[in-house]
Amino acid sequence: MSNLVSFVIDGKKVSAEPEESIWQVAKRLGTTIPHLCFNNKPGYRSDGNCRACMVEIDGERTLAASCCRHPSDDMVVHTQSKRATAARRLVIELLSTDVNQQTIAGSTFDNLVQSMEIGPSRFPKKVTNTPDLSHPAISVKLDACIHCTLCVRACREIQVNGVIGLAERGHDEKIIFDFDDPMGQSTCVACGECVQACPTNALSPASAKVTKTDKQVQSVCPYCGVGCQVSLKVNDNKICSVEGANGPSNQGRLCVKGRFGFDYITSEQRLTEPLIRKEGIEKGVNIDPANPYSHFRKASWEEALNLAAKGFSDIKQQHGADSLAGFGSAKCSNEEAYIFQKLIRAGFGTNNVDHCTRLCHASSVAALMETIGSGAVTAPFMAAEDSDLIIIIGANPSENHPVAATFFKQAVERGTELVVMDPRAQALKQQATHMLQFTPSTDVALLNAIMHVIVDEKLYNQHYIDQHTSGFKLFATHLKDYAPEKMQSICGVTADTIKTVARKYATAKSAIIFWGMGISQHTHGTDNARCLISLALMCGHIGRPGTGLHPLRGQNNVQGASDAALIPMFYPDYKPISDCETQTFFESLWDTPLNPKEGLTVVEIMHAIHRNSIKSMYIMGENPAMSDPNLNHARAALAKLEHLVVQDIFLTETAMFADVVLPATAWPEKNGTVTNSNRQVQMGRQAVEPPGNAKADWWITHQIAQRLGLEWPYSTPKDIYHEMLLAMPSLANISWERLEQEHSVTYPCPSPKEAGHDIVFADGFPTEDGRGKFIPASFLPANDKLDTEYDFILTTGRLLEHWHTGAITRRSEVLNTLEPEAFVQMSPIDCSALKVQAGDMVCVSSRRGSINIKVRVDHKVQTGLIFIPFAYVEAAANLLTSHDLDPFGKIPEYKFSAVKVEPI
Ligand SMILES: Nc1nc2c(c(=O)[nH]1)N[C@H]1C(S)=C(S)[C@@H](COP(=O)(O)OP(=O)(O)OC[C@H]3O[C@@H](n4cnc5c(=O)[nH]c(N)nc54)[C@H](O)[C@@H]3O)O[C@H]1N2
Ligand SMILES: Nc1nc2c(c(=O)[nH]1)N[C@H]1C(S)=C(S)[C@@H](COP(=O)(O)OP(=O)(O)OC[C@H]3O[C@@H](n4cnc5c(=O)[nH]c(N)nc54)[C@H](O)[C@@H]3O)O[C@H]1N2
Ligand code: SF4
Ligand code: SF4
Ligand code: FES
Ligand SMILES: [Mo]
Repeated sequence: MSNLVSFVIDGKKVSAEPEESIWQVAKRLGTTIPHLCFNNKPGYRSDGNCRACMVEIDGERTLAASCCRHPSDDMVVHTQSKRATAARRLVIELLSTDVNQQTIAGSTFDNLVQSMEIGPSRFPKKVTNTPDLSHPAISVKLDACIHCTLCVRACREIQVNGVIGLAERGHDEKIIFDFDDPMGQSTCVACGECVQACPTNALSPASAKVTKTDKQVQSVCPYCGVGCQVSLKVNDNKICSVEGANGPSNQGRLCVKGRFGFDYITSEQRLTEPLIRKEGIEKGVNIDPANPYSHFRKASWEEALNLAAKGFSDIKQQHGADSLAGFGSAKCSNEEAYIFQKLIRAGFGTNNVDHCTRLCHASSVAALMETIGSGAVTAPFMAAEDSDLIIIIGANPSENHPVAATFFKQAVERGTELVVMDPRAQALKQQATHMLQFTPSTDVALLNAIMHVIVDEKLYNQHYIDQHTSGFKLFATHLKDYAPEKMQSICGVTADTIKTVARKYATAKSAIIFWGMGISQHTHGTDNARCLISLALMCGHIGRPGTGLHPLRGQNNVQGASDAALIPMFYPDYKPISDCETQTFFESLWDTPLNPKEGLTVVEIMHAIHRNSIKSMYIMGENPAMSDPNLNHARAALAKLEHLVVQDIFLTETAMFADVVLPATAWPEKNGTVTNSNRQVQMGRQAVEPPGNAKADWWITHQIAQRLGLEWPYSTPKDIYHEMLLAMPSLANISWERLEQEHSVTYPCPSPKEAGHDIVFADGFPTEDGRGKFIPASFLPANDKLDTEYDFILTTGRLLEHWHTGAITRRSEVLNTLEPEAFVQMSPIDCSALKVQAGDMVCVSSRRGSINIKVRVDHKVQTGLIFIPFAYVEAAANLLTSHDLDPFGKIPEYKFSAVKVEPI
């Protein structure tokens, strides 16, 4: 039976879906009724407050707001009747009375006034307002506000930040931030959703506004693994603003970095020419990036590429292929990752190729591959919308996956329960039904205790266990030692809370787990992830809507770079290096004999340099001189290399060690595909021309390959992608042309016409026997040990406004203005014990190094724990961290270092 409604609009008989409004039906038929407080954007509710969209309905005394009125059978609607158009004109004229004409210039409202040819208002002007320019990203000029409340809905309902409100009544009605604070002092996180929603420019980007745009380019945000689609507004070869496009992972939303952090590409410090180190100059983090010419000289591409390639081939000849290594980049495209690993394997002849995934989710991937045979997420983060319960453990999505966090918060608003497990009281604590602020590095104890309860109370899903898993019996025996009463003193969460959470997860109809670096970056990171997988397996929370395992992927293209094999133990699509058939396949595809020996991982490569077994490196788009653990050790390794080629967009701390620096183009300056955390392969498009002589990464790598004697037939990224389709079954049915048209396709994808599978493993796993394995994990303490001298736990991580090592975000004006300086978060109790106050400097030292840094008093960290973001070169957190590794994932212990804190 059809639910369609049949009615007449402007004399035409039409049918409509029951959820369609009259406005939407009219739009579908080609008539755009004026609208202001309604924006027809995904997720936005119509509010019906402005009356700009009035239509006439036969038999009704008053006009109706078409944006929130739904048609009913046999209704007769007139959108263009005299009465309706006159009423609409009057509304627009009244609204334009009190607004400042200068402020609204170029806005949606202004365009509407112009297109309806409404002259200067006949009514007396009433309100004036002084602008609030206190926020670095957003300017507030309420002299243009028409009280449409779109910004309130944007802030409260879409991004669920709850900063903007509507105060007072009647004529005094006004938009406020928190308790009527200046915006710059409010709790605003500058996602800019309100700016995008505001039809009048009352809220607008603070940067000089260019109203004219030559073109709009649909692409993908260059920052995080959420993979928001963006619409880049370009004027005169410059991006002047960014709006959220309606991509599958963001539905028009963005965060502060995606919206306001695009200006790094026009920084004066961009590398524009190849550079060659001057003779006899010592290597180190000792160069002013604004003046590279103290240490380097400009070179032509020809000279620089020849020197880069000659260095590699000389060293290969002298010391063998395994004396070379490469770090590829998860900031570059799939094609650039693929061609880079191909160069290292087919050109250098070694598998010593890795990238930041090693420092990131390597342990999660090791556990996922071992247990369920696939390292990618089993469900997109949107699946949270269908969950009864969400667990977020060791991840801080409000800062690190902010747009994903908006979907989590919306789910909570609709009644989903949220369990957050994190030693720090992060922002989602506010939404959490249960906040387990437990002892750092005790995840295995906590998770085993949760599973103990589920087994003890027989809350597991026997049917799922029988059908889809192996090893449960042994696993259940292993859990006997982990009674919550015994674990509570280790993890600092009461047995009662552990039991409640266990029961809730096990009995939820559908529950999903998201995790991040708090799980993976430990010497027992793989064990942590094994526990999460076992938890989901025993409750059968995989493969259905609202269920799954989702390690939130970090970099914009870390999923794609991993799939494309910037990994030392795999060929593309995770085919083991040790597998002879695979080797033969790639030898034939690449027309080169290949090295059968697995390569070394990131930190292992640093050790190998110290041992003199690695002599030369090619580093593209990574900054290990800031991001690797134990920087004194890592930087000494970089300095020791005989030949280092760094390809970046800035003279990074790593480039300061280079012999040859190659200037690359930034993301908005090139075409290519990227794969986000949801397995969505998306098309990135060039919006602007690169500065100076900077060249695309794939082009540079190709040039080096040519100079090593390899003849590759690529002249565009599309050519490389075509080869990837041959090498990677995961990309089946996702052609370049399809991506150009559809912007985004999820893998695995069953046919060229169908959508990809969002949720996988409904009928078992890609393991040998099709079953998911329970792998027991025993609780082990962190490797770095506290003692009476080193008595604080240091945890490191990120900030909303900065990207990792700061290479790009510290060169973005808005982002750097928001968080300009290094700080350590300390609890109020620790601060008073040490007699330090906010703003004081302290010296933080570990057994490996020390830094001086400013104190920020923060009740989010528990006593005995301090937090330092690793974005600041002047107080580099990684001088303190340890390079001890997880034995399986080879990931360092970034989340636990024993340190001392001394006032200075
Ligand atoms: N703004 C911004 N966003 C980013 C990035 C960025 O640099 N800046 N980087 C991107 C990348 S590559 C990645 S990998 C992701 C990372 O995203 P997240 O995984 O969210 O990263 P972190 O902030 O490093 O750590 C997450 C949480 O782990 C908690 N934690 C610390 N120790 C423990 C522990 O022992 N157990 C548990 N369970 N939790 C612990 C910390 O308190 C922190 O809240 O972010 C991505 N997004
Ligand atoms: N203490 C501590 N350390 C950590 C972590 C932690 O939580 N704590 N987290 C770890 C994790 S999860 C990660 S992912 C790593 C990240 O470590 P890195 O990947 O080393 O960090 P980024 O700062 O993202 O470096 C990216 C580099 O790419 C450059 N770049 C940007 N776009 C392009 C481009 O288009 N082409 C080229 N050629 N270059 C480009 C940037 O200028 C920058 O130098 O850090 C790890 N280090
Ligand atoms: S500031 Fe803009 S979005 Fe907010 S109520 Fe005013 S006109 Fe509407
Ligand atoms: S959530 Fe991630 S992808 Fe989206 S705008 Fe922010 S940084 Fe970019
Ligand atoms: S657009 Fe319909 S009432 Fe405002
Ligand atoms: Mo990462």
